[in-house]
Order: sequence, then C-alpha cells, then structure tokens
Amino acid sequence: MDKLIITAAICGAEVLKEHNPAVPYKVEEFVREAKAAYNAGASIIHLHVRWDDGTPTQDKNRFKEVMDAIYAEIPDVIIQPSTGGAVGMTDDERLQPLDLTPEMATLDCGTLNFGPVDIFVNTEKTIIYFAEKMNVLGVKPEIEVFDKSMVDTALRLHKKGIIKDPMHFDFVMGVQGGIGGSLRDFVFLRHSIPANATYTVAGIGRFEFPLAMAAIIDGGHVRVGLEDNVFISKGVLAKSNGELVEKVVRMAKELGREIATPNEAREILGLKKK
Ligand code: KMH
Ligand code: ZN
Repeated sequence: MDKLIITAAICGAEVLKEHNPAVPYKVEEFVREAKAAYNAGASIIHLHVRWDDGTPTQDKNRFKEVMDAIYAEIPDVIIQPSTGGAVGMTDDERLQPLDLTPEMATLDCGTLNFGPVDIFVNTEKTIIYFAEKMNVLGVKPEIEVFDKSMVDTALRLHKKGIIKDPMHFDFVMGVQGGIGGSLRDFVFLRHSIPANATYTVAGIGRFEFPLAMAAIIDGGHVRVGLEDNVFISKGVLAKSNGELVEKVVRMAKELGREIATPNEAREILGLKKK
C-alpha cells in the first residue's frame, strides 16, 4: 500500500473566523497555518486565498504573495490552488492562479446545490475549458467530485483525452446538495474510479474523521482542514489546521500506514520531483 498523502485545506472560501478564529485571512496567518499542517505531516496544501478583511479572492497577485510566503518557509511542500474559488465567481476569475503554473490545481467536475441557497456552477463547457488550460500549462488536475455523476463526467472527458492519466480524484462528501458522507457512499465512489486512479477523501463536518479512517484502511489518501471542518472533536474547535492533521497522523499510525513526504507524494501522483 502506498504511503498516506495528507492534504490540508487550510482556508476555504466559505468558513470564517467567526466559525473558527484560526481561519487565515492575512499572509502571515496563511504561512502559520500551512506550516502547522506541514509540520504535522501534510504534504499538500489546498489553497484558497483572501484579502486581509477575509473576502475570498482568486486574484493571481494575492495567490503569488501567499504562495511565495509559504514556499519561503517550507520550500518542498506541494501547493494546490483552488480553481473553484467561491460561488458566483466567473470562470476567468477562478482560473487566475493557473497563471502561476502550480504543480496541481483543482478541477471541479459538475454543478451542485451548495448549501441552502447557492449553486456552484461548473458546466461541461467550463470543465473542458479548465482542463484544457491545465493540459497546456502542465498542471495536474485534482478532480473534485461532489457526487457520483461528477465521476462519470470526468471519466467521459478522460475517454475523449481531455482529462489525462493518471487521474487523481478528491471525493468531497457531505456538502449539503452533494453526495452524503456514509461508508456506503464512500464505497460507491471508491469503486467507480479506474484501478490506476488515485483518490483522496474530504469529509465535510462530522464526516471528516470517519471517512479519513475509511481511506486510510482502503489505501486512499486524506484531506482535512478548516475549509471542510472546524472541530477537532464534537463541539471542540480545532486550534489549528495542524491539530486536524495530527489527528489523521495518529489514526494512520494506529493502523500501520506510513505518511508520505511531499516528494513521496509527488512520486505517487506522478508529479515532477522538486
Ligand atoms: N468554494 C467552493 C464553492 C475547489 O476548491 O475547487 C468550491 C471549492 C472547490 O472549494
Ligand atoms: Zn476548496
């Protein structure tokens, strides 16, 4: 079984300091949270950025500022910018971090209700536009699926050569409007991807740690972080992204699964060594 790749989704676009004061807004807070996650065992930082007042942005200069500051402290970490951004942003607004040619970026593979009032729009035209830009720039997509239909969309685009091998999926499970977070749903997604594909699982809210456990056992990979869940245990706020990663590392240790370094993660995912 491969070593375990832990991704830390340190910020997100929806969660606020009101939900957990450790959510980063300022550059130094991004560095603090990325470093805490990395020191605990994360090899990938899934990154959204904000302005100092907390407003989410896809501004490429802000991404550059935050990424440069993170790399200055932890040069070997893998930074995976979001191209999902926040609900309501235009395609070209969302695509800006690709101009920095990151090693990886997210590729959201379908539209869904996102909470009680919002819709996260990803038409097939948008998905193809994003995927083709990633191909031209040599950016590896992490295929974000919030439901089984999105796996099917990705597989169809893979068949057409638009999404390339080896595919790497992120099962985002438990969003209100997407697939649930049960073990049955996890097994359904897990068995819907090709044998040569890799996956990570991002359980939202209370699903974060049970699904992490399932993926550790199954040979998959795990995403945790304040974007997905602000609690370390029921009713207890996590002190940092690092604390969430530490919990996954403890779980993996109990189950005998070793943790991947960033370069080991690069090897598993087919990225170039840094
Ligand atoms: N903020 C969500 C609307 C991604 O990072 O690619 C989209 C999202 C997915 O978080
Ligand atoms: Zn995200």
